[in-house]
Amino acid sequence: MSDFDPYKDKDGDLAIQEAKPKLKRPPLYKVILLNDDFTPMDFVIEILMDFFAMPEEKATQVMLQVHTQGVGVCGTYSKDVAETKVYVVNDYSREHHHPLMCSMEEV
Ligand code: TYC
Repeated sequence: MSDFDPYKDKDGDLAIQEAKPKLKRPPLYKVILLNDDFTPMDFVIEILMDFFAMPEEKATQVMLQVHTQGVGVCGTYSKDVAETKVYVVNDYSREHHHPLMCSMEEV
């Protein structure tokens, strides 16, 4: 018979396995803007400056990226913050009768 005991180490002392840390970093979310044919470019720039704290030059770059590529990233946030940004931007766009769509996806 083998005298292997999974609870003993090689000296016969009690073997203790350290528990793996259970904490995982919470997921991050990209907030994205989608292109459409109707929302004025200036309105999109205003959104990027006012809701995503971009300087005008950066906001113009991101707006043109969305205009030419169809989608662009406004920023990366925790789930709660991303959800709030998406809600506030879509609400503001709707109030101004523009079809601009803001959305989020896990990084
Ligand atoms: N394509 C729009 C236009 O030509 C501009 C635009 C840019 C709209 C970015 C939406 O997320 C957007 N007026």
